Amino acid sequence: MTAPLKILMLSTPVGPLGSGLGGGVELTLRTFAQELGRRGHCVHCVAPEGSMLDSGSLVTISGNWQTTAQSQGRETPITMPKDSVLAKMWDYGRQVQAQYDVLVNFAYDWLPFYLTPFFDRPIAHLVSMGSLNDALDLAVAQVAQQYPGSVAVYSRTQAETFAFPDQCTPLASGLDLSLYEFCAEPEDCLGWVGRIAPEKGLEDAIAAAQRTKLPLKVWGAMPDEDYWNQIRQTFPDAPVEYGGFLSTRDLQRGLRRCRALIMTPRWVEAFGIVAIEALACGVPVIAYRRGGPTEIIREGKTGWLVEPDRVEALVEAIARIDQLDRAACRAQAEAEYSLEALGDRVEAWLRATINNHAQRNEVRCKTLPE
Ligand code: HBI
Repeated sequence: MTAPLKILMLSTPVGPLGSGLGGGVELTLRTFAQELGRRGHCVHCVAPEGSMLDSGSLVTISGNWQTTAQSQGRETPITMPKDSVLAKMWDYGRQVQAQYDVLVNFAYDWLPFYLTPFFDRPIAHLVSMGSLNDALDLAVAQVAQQYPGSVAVYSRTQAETFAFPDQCTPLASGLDLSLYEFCAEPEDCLGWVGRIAPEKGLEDAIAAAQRTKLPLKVWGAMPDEDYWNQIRQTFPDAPVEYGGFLSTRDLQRGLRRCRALIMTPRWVEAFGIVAIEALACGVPVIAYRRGGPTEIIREGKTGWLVEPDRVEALVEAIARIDQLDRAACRAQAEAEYSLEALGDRVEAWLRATINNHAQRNEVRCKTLPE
């Protein structure tokens, strides 16, 4: 079955596509849409109003955003706001599902998993974070068990935070490497990229900048200014410059001039797309040994992994940046994280979801009473 697929992608409900509020999963959706479109598949997308998408057609839906999952606890009950954009996106998906071979869910939310058996069409789920909430974990576990091959993750370490790691398909991620320009001669500064939120541990990178006196350039969406102001008060004389939330083109123009990217995740970073963006520019990565970056960084060549939550360990690694090889960083991105490599993994995942769904239905039909 190599006929082109008709694919409907349903985005994260925590903000408009292109706002940065959806973090790395926004870039993932855009990259999937671009690469699948380039391969000749028909890709449509549904996202909250205010969303932008440059490849594939886009339907935007009004309504209230979902509370971010990482701001809730393991026992937090599932909540749905009134006029929920998530509910309305999935009602739209229900209405149009017959026009598609497969629906792709990018929401880290209970509803799409719960709804899966109610849909006729196969649904492929990209789980974009590690385990955070018991009720959601159960909904994902049921889909992973009933619809083999349909649940994908970024990394194995992320999958291992769930009770069903071997039922998850690790896709890693990938980038349009033509958007990232290699830089051999960096400036004497460090970079930090990500949503400026507590789970990303920015304060440790700023503490390391203060200790090493190396200027730290910070880029990313700032959903919570209080958190930023609190950090700036804690480290008033650290050499830090906030560059805003930039387009990929503008971000890489600044990132590529850094001597290294610092990654300080407080949680199991599912993948850490910013790590491969840095590698694509020839920028080595210094990261806490936690989550996705541990599967990306080749220690001593394209980066250093250090003991989590220890600023001293970051400082020691920063002193050894020059042992790392900027050309090897770009080479690794080309070998493992090109659009082609990712596209093959995504296509295999979608086709497995469709084929297993069809077999499941056949079995069910055969076992139905005459
Ligand atoms: N929270 N409720 C909810 N739903 C999401 O889809 C979601 C989220 N928090 C963060 C997030 N998605 C993305 O920023 C990460 O998955 C990358």
